[in-house]
Amino acid sequence: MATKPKLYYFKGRGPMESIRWLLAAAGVEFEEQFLETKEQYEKLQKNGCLLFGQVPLVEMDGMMLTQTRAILSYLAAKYNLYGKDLKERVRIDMYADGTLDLMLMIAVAPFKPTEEKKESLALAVTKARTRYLPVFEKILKDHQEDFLVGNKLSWADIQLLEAILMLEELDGSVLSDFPLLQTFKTKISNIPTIKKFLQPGSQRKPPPDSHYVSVVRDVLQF
Ligand code: HAG
Repeated sequence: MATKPKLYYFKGRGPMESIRWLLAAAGVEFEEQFLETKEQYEKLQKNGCLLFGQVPLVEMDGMMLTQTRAILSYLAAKYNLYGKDLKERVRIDMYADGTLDLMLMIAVAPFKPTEEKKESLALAVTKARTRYLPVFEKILKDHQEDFLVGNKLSWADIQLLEAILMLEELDGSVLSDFPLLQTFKTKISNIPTIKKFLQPGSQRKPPPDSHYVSVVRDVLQF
């Protein structure tokens, strides 16, 4: 039996959360090794597991994979979440890159000084409302399909739902002007594998807290 993918990251969201989402949506069980000490991180570096000295790290298919977007692209292709042809695939890449940019704005905010953190999160919500969500609302309107690309679930749908739920943690009314995205959120949330991942007790991680920030700072020494 194939061994399960093993994820090496902190016990928190960061860029690894999108990888957890994609594996869960694909119905793929995975293991996690949580980084809690500098020694653990240095051992991975010394063993040559971290190409550029960074995590997320995913060990699967006999490879030590790093670089979040590369990992997500590999998983999307492997689990048939990447459209039917190159033109659908590049649209999925575009949409997924956009939601990743938005989520990384949120992921780095906890590491800023308090005032700056609030401003960064407020800016992320504003950018979501004025730049990102209008684009996806229009795609759903123009496309007249249940999914963002083709009429099949893709990486882009999964990651947009992840971003929507993250934004709603910051501003519960963020979808108030986007009725098609409200319907999209309900539909994608009810896909069985995603519905299971959204249940308490899954490997989904909570919003970053001060403990997560201090562990990351201690491990990465910054
Ligand atoms: C990817 C890390 C170091 N391009 C890479 O995987 O997409 C970037 C990954 C990355 O930045 N990894 C960070 O390993 C940890 S993750 N740094 C060590 O030497 O570069 C990052 C985001 O929320 C997460 O917590 C980390 C801290 C971010 C702090 C920004 C100020």
